[in-house]
Amino acid sequence: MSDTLYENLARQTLAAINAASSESELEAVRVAALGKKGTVSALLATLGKMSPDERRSAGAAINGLKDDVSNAFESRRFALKQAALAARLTSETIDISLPARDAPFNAGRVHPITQVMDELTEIFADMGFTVAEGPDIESDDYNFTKLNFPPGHPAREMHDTFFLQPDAAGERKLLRTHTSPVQVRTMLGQKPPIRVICPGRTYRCDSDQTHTPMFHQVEGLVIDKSANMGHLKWILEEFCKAFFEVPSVNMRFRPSFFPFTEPSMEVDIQCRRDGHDIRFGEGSDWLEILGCGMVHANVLRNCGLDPDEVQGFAWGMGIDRIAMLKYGMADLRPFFEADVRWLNHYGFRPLDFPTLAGGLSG
Ligand code: 2U9
Repeated sequence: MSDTLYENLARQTLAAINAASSESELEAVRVAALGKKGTVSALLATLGKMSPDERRSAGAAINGLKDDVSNAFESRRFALKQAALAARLTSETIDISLPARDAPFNAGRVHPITQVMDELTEIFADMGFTVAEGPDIESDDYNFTKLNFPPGHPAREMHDTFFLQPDAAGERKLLRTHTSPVQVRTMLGQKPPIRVICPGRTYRCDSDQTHTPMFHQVEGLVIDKSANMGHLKWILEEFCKAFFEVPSVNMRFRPSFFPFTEPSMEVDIQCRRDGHDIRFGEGSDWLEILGCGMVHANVLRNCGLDPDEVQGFAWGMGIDRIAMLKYGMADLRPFFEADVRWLNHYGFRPLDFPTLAGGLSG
């Protein structure tokens, strides 16, 4: 092969190297020239068949060509890398004069139900209560029978229960209709004295402006040798004052009926209604906020306690309802719609934890 042919190959290859506009295009040119089956490699392979004289002169020329091409690749690769970096730096420029975006922990909001659960927990923890939790899927026994709902009793129907398909053993589980089975589990698992609150999700087949199929309750239970209605009344009064953040409240206890308490009462709190506004601790209106009573002797027995040894009281209220009352929300349904505008309006700042010393509602 003549020097002119080497020069032509060198010129063509160098032109292709300079024309490559990306690192991948350049790599394709490199393989075509210097790869195993490349044009320059093919030239090098011809050296073996040449006479020693031919090889001496052609060898120098071909190796010179190979060095030139290799150097050209390296400098082109470096130039392309630099150009890609410059393009990236230009496209990723940050305008530091723009306003800073909120950090995620600042932009998010605590749901009013979570906030109210935290407030309740803080208030009752201050009175010596611990929080107990249990499963949402319960047995008929823990949700009804142990709580003194006799089989076939109409109160079972009044709970609008969601039943699951019977399991292999024929047992029909259900979605708990109240958090009371958590107290049943607590009584079966702990020795008195017991002081617990049980906040959590509950389920009933009901849906309108003030009812949703899933809602939240908090119930409380005290069991010891001398727990009585005076203690119950004091606890509920202290709770209402702390929760509604007022210096005093008037409460009205009306007789009622629940299978699991005897006697049973419904409790109203004094308020003043002003259009859609409600103020507690003043006015001449009454608003029902909870139910309560002394734990029925049958319930104590069903949960392994002796009514001649211990006694207790319990109460229950709707968390969603007291959240609506405290924070002025008329409709329950948006609680569960995950509308960011509603959450931004009614939600709470994540780092403002409710404390009795620092303020419950931030
Ligand atoms: C045990 C013993 C007694 C819990 C109680 C109420 C009264 C009550 C309702 C209020 C509004 C639920 O959200 S609501 O519909 N609850 O009125 N709950 S006493 O009594 C118990 C619980 C467990 C072992």
